[in-house]
Amino acid sequence: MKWFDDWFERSARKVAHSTSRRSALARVGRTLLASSMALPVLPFDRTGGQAHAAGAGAGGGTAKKAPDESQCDYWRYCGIDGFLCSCCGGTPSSCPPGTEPSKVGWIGTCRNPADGKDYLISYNDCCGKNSCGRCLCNMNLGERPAYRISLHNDVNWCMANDNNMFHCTTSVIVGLAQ
Ligand code: ABN
Repeated sequence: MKWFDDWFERSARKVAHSTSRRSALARVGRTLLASSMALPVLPFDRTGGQAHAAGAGAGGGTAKKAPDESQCDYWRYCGIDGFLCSCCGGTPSSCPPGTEPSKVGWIGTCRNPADGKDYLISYNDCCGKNSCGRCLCNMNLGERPAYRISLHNDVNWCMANDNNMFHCTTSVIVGLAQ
């Protein structure tokens, strides 16, 4: 490879003698500019950045925050009185392991802000273990005194189960309210 080294050195020296550094840099710059204009500009996805910006509170984005089902202000809980099963090893609509849904319950009507519609919600206590003690919510929208027993929420609805111990409360969507 010695011949290649010699040839390369000779060529480099010739270029160095015949060209100033400034004009060489100018030529490189022109070449780069010309190739950037000639190459097609490929599209690329910027939506991730927009969602990130909206999430960070920059405003104007379309990304929505997922509702927090462990907070009392989650829409389904508008008529609840009890410990949220989603804080006790269950979900908003299912009992934690080792408990079972109450055979009776009470009914509320809550508006889903996502679609502006009203839904019937069946509030059933989960029975068979002692009180969960986490995320107590007492929301009471549409709640009625005990003479309207199915709309009254301040009751241990495990009363009809074999095991009457109250653990937590679920909020099951029954359907659209007419
Ligand atoms: N329905 C929830 C509940 C259980 C026990 C006592 C009051 C309210």
